[in-house]
Amino acid sequence: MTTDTGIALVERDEKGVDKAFRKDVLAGLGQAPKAIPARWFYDEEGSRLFERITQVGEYYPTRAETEILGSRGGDFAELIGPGRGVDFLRESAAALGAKFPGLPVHPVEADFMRRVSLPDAVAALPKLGFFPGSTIGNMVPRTAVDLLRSMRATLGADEGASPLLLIGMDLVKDSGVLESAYDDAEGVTAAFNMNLLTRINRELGGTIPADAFAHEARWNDDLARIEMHLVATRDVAFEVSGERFTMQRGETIHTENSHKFTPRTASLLLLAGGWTPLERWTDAKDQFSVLLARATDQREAP
Ligand code: AVI
Repeated sequence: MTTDTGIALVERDEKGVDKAFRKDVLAGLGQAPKAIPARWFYDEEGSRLFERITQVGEYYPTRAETEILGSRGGDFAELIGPGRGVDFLRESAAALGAKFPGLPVHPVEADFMRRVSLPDAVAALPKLGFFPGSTIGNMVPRTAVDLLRSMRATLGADEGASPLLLIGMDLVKDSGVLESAYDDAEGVTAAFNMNLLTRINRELGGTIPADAFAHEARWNDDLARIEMHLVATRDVAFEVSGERFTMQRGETIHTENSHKFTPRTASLLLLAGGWTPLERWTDAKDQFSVLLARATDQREAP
């Protein structure tokens, strides 16, 4: 596996601590309200728990998106046309290679928030970006727009080609359904959220008492997003990397946003990021959407 720059993506100090993780956690615990970026959920255990989340009954997005992708293959093929290079996720590269032996797979490990240099093998092909799972919803709109613009640059929009983007975007729905999807009865999502504390304690020499925190998923209607929090169930004091923090009972660490979209807000976000929606599909229950968009030509904007 290579990075696009050939440089290791994780920078560690002399004790092997991931510097960016420490910086984000210390800054996030030091601010009011406290917040830690959701990307730090995904250590080995967090990734494993996320896989389990995608299988719990209440978490509908994966099933709904899979239904759309499975049933609309003919539509995609017609709209996308032949001969486009596909931008694969690293984890699925080996599985895809095994399942489709005739399909060349070129995994690239890179920070997708920046422009990525794609392998020479796909340089001359028109590109199709595939960004499933409604991961775009984990970013606040400003960051989501930055990412959409950087995808445009990565896929070669400024070099005469006309890239396409196939993107999963979860839909606004009944708040009870949403809150259950992020607080399943089995407690898998709670374990996923709480695992962040375990990771901080292990990797950053933390002394956070896990029994002083509870998982909470709340729908923020003004901002159209599910928020995950770790709520202090009592007054608590702890250290992380030698720094001391205190929290009062009821205070929270905000750990994730998962924005949900309406057809119009989904379109507007894509347009703001330089993509013109061409087609939109939903599952039979209208829970989730998949959109196909084309890089907007600069000349289309007045
Ligand atoms: C990865 N991402 C799209 C998931 C979501 O639904 O926002 C992460 C997740 N968090 C809790 N459950 C699932």
